[in-house]
Amino acid sequence: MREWVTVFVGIGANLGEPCAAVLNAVQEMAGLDGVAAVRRSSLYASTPIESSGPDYVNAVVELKTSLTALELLAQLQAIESKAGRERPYRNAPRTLDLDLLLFGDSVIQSATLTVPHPRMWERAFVLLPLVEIAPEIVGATALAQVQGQTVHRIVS
Ligand code: PH2
Ligand code: MG
Ligand code: MG
Repeated sequence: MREWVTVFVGIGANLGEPCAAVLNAVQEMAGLDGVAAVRRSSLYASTPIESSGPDYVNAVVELKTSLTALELLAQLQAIESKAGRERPYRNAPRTLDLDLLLFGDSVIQSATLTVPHPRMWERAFVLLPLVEIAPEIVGATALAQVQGQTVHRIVS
């Protein structure tokens, strides 16, 4: 039997109905075959960083999976597509973004996936929800580095 890996997924949305899209994405992930024990952070509003449009709604989920990283990535992309995700240009505003942040201890550098997520430690909209559900992963130094960024909790 395949082992179950602890995974963290970053969720972001700033078009359409972002709160509903984020909450729906959590349900969709929980319903996937090979995914269990989904826990989500609060929802946070954040100013777009290297992006544009309305404020984002961001959250992070922890889940356990028996899928490989690439299998899980494909499922996350299917959920993004169902939510109407379009990719007109890099960092365009979006209806739903699901990013694999951490996949157990794995370090992955393939053509389609880089884990740990290369920019997660620079972004308060990732670290604040992450520290809420996994305080052992995010230290005070990491939080101090993103201190100036505007992020606040909107939904518990
Ligand atoms: N995602 C990006 C780029 N910029 N800014 C905020 N506030 N929230 C995001 O989720 C976000 C972003 C690329 O995925
Ligand atoms: Mg992203
Ligand atoms: Mg993405």
